[in-house]
Amino acid sequence: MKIIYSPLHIAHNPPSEIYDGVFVPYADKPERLEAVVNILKQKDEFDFSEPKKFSLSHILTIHQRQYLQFVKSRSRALRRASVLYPSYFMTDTYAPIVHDTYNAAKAAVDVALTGAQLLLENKSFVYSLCRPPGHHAEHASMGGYCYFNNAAIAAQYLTAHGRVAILDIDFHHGNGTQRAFYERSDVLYISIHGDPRSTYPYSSGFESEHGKGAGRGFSVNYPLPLGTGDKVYAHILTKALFEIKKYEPVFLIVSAGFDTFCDDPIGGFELSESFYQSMGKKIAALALPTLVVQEGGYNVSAIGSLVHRFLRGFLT
Ligand code: OKP
Ligand code: ZN
Repeated sequence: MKIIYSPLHIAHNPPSEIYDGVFVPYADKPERLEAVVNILKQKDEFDFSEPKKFSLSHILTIHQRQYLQFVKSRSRALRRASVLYPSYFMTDTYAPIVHDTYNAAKAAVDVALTGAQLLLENKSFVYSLCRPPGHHAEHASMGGYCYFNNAAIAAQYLTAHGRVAILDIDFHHGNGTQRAFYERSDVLYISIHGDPRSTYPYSSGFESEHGKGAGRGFSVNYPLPLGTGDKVYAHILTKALFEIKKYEPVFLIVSAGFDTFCDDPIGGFELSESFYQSMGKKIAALALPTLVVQEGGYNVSAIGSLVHRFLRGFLT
């Protein structure tokens, strides 16, 4: 099984985020991804590659040029110990810029695009270990640990070769991904997430959001209450997979977050460790060329095992 990974994410390491007006430790720590890498490297079935470098034109299919330039120039201009919370291009206080933010965010896009390109070369399954994550990043804004929308950029790249379905199973609604394709029918966006009335990003992910114009019916949201466990989640996942099947996509992108785990410090669901394998298995049963893009998952001591179980579901 192909895993795409770049060590450039490690230097993107903001010390803190601002939560309810107070500086708290940054949840998107480099250790998250390193924990996943350490577990997968111990097994023979995973074949690691570094990403190829893609041109910035791919980022510009989803993001505004001024925004891209802003992330790039402001990252580079910072001294190594400095942290920037700009008062524009930013939707919340959970995506500060540090010196290596641009390099890491660009590498994460390359990780996703390299995976997408492998699908075009007839690989049936690729796991792109992206960090920083991407699904909250919009056309001209960063937020929720996200700068460039890795999954949306990869989806856009694949649309030249057929319809794409995106299944977002991170605990948080992927507002950026939904927004990017909200008025289009060539990408189906389906998300299962914590009810936005009580959960970040608060302003999107409601059941009433279906898409607009040509995109009507091609955004599907399943907000679930805090405390949702394996049984209810499995039932909703089956519904979501049925919607994907009906859509008959050529490719599937999974925005995979592991913050749905019962012991996640940020997420509010109660999924058990063993559930992740059945999740992988159910998704694999669609038998579509599938790119999995890493999003959240903040329990550093659990995430390696959660990802490994999820991938085992695809291997069996
Ligand atoms: C990013 B992804 C607690 C507040 C954190 C921001 C959540 C961003 C989630 N310190 N709120 O979707 O996993
Ligand atoms: Zn999340």
